[in-house]
Amino acid sequence: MSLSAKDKATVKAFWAKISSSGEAIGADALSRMLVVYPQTKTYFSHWKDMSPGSAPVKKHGATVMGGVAEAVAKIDDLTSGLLSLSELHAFTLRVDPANFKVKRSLFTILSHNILVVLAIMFPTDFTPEVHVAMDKFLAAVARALSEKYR
Ligand code: HNI
Repeated sequence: MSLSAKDKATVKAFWAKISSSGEAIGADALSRMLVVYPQTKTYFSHWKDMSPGSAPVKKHGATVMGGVAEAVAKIDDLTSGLLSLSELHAFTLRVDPANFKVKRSLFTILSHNILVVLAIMFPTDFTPEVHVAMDKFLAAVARALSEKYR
C-alpha cells in the first residue's frame, strides 16, 4: 500500500515536531522491543548490556531514529534511498535468509514499538490520522529495508 501525498505531508509535519526527541524515542522503542520480544536479543548479543536504557541500547536507539530521519528525507523514493541500509541489514540480519517472513516481522515488531512510544510521548499530536500515516510510512521503510531478500 503506497503512501499518498497526504500521508507524506502528515509524516513530514509530525516528524518536524518530534525529531528533536529522536534519541529518546529510539531508546524507549528499542528497550521495549528487547523486553517484549526477547527473540530479538539474538541480533544484539554482541552488546555487553541489553537492559532498558543501557548505553548500547540508548546509542543504537538514536542510530535507528537517525535511519528513520533519513527515510523521512527520502520519503519519495525509499527503495533507492535506503539501499545501503538495506544491504547492511541483509548481511547483518541474515540469520534466516530462507525464512523471509522472520525478517519482515522483525521490522514490523520494531515499528510497532516506535508507534507505542510515539503515542506515549506525544498523546495530543499522535492523532488517528498521524497514527495511520506513521504506520504506513514505517511499513514502507520495513519493505525498503527487507528489499535485498527478493
Ligand atoms: Ni537496524 C544497525 C536503522 C530495524 C538490527 N540499523 C542499524 C543502523 C541503522 C539502523 C541506521 C546503523 C547502520 C550503520 O552502522 O551504518 N534498523 C534501522 C531502521 C530500522 C531498523 C531505520 C527500522 C525502522 N535493525 C532493525 C531491526 C533489527 C535491526 C528490526 C533486528 C531486530 N540494526 C540491527 C543491527 C545493527 C543495526 C544488529 C548493527 C548494530 C551494531 O551493533 O552495530
